[in-house]
Amino acid sequence: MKAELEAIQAEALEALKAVKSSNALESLRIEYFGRKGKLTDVMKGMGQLSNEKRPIIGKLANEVRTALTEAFEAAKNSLNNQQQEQQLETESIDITLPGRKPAYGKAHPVMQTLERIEAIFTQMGFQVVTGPEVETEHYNFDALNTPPDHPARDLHDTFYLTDGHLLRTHNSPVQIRAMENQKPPVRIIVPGKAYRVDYDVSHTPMFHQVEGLLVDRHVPFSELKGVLVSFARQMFGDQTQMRFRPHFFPFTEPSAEMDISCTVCLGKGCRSCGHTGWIEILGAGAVDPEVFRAVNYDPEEVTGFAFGMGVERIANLQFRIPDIRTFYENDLRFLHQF
Ligand code: 2U9
Repeated sequence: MKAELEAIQAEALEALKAVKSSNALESLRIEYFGRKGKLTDVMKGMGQLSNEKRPIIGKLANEVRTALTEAFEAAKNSLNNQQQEQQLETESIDITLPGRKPAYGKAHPVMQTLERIEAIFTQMGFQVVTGPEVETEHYNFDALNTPPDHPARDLHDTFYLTDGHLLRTHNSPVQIRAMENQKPPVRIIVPGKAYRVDYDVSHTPMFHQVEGLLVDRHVPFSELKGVLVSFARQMFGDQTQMRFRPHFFPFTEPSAEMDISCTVCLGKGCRSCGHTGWIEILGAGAVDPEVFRAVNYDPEEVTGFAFGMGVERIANLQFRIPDIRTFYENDLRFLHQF
């Protein structure tokens, strides 16, 4: 057995000299140290030795194992070094090459428009207020004088959740909450997301709105007009023409829609404006007394006005996008143009 151990050691050391790769080294390690390896076999056979021979052979076997373990370790280190040297030789780094440009992100076009709208109104003294997107029927409809049989409440128009909750269909509930939390005067705008069951060239199920509310003693309708005219001039330019048409909303009385002269044909008539020369940009009106009663404001004491606009629609006009759905397809080639 002594001769056998010495032969194993000599053979293994010789084989190690020929090893050129980590794979070959690993195979060799298994050949000697593996579960059925040559050295393992000998170690296993020691049980059969006589009591006198066992300590002598045992000592030798341990010496052989230690020597081989060290030799394998050395071979491994030398292979690693060789590999590293080779890598350094072949992979030279050219430090004179120009660096890679980091890809800069920027605000989404809808956000750029939203921020512009916000800036115009905050400069006029409006405070920015936000609120929950998951709402109750009370805040989204009841408090806004919207009757139980109103079509906006239809399953086909509103995303209903469980437990009487829904996704707000406009930002108006935030204004109800604001009035509940503060006494007049109120001068706020509410930017944020709203949700409706709708999908075509001018509608996406999630869209953005900026709504505004001004409440005080004796606010004349002319003040509403003044604020909106000033907004449109700043947003679309001083040459912009405007007109107000009577309209109906449950939460305002009287109500109006505001048109601006078409940004494409400047009012002459083209496909963008349906050959009318006008484009609708927002709705507005004097806050309905029923809405004031819902928040315990006295309609005999205060008056106010409100307005609402879809941000995608304004972005559409600003950037001349024919289909607003392209805003949400997340094609960076499209988004980087703005
Ligand atoms: C309170 C009282 C009144 C907000 C208003 C509109 C008119 C309006 C639409 C514009 C395009 C929604 O995104 S859109 O489809 N909005 O026309 N919104 S008045 O009136 C309010 C809000 C809150 C307490």
